[in-house]
Amino acid sequence: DQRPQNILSIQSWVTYGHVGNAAAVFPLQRLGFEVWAIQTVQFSNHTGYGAWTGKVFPPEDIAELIDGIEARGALPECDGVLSGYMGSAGTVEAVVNAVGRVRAANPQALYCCDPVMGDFGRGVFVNPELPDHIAAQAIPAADIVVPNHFELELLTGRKVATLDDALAAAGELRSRLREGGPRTVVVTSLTREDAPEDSIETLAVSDSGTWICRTPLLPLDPPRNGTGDAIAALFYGQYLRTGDVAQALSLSMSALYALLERTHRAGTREIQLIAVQDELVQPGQVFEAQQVMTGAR
Ligand code: PXL
Repeated sequence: DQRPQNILSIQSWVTYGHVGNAAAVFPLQRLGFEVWAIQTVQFSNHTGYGAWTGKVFPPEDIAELIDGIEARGALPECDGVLSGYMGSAGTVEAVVNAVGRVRAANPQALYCCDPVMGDFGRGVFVNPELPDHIAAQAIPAADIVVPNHFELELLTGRKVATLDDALAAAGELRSRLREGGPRTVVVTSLTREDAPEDSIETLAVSDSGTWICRTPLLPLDPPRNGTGDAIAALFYGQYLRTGDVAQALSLSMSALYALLERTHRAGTREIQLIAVQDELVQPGQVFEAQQVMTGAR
């Protein structure tokens, strides 16, 4: 059918710059999706600046907004839920409830959880009650999870230094995902001892196979906030479009490289999503995903 695909995206909002929904909504719209955005917080700017103004919204707001969408009769047309930065443990519960309501209305809907918790350098940068709640409630409800290397270690309690470590940790996390879905773990910003130098990798482990996409490492210091949020949106959008993990990985990482390369050239603290918009859809340089043969290991 010809109706647009609709994604419910529950994340932070910032007025200035691009993280959370301010990094996810526009790429998804450029990929052709209608985005139903719910903001978990509204801050002036991302917390990487060390100071900000604004509010964390009460978790009850999420159910209230879903009530309104349901009353329009629109819930059966929701094709999936994407979640990111959350304010508190109550937000996790509210997101998981929202996923349940969407699934009840449309059993085909897929939930993509970006378990935003922290990163190397900054450590855990969210409310400290969140990691346990995300692990216990959000992961078992998810079809796709998009942790970075740091979050993969935190979620599994494993140190990841080599490709074998990464495969073992991602495999373990994958076994905790909801049965019946595509059960896909995408590990971003993977840096391992046994990788080619000056590269950064994204690893996708799924029912249909294991792939790695390698892109040149750009000297962005500090790493740009919102990068992970943009990756989750791009991968999820490309997966919903293509239904193919390898293609989604290649297209999303190629778009991401274009974004970071543009950001590096611009010399800005904020990712240059608007300037690079055409390449979000059609990246100038395509980095292929390479299949990892896990059977022989
Ligand atoms: O990129 C993750 C993120 C999302 N939302 C807010 C943030 C951050 C990281 O700093 O501050 C508000």
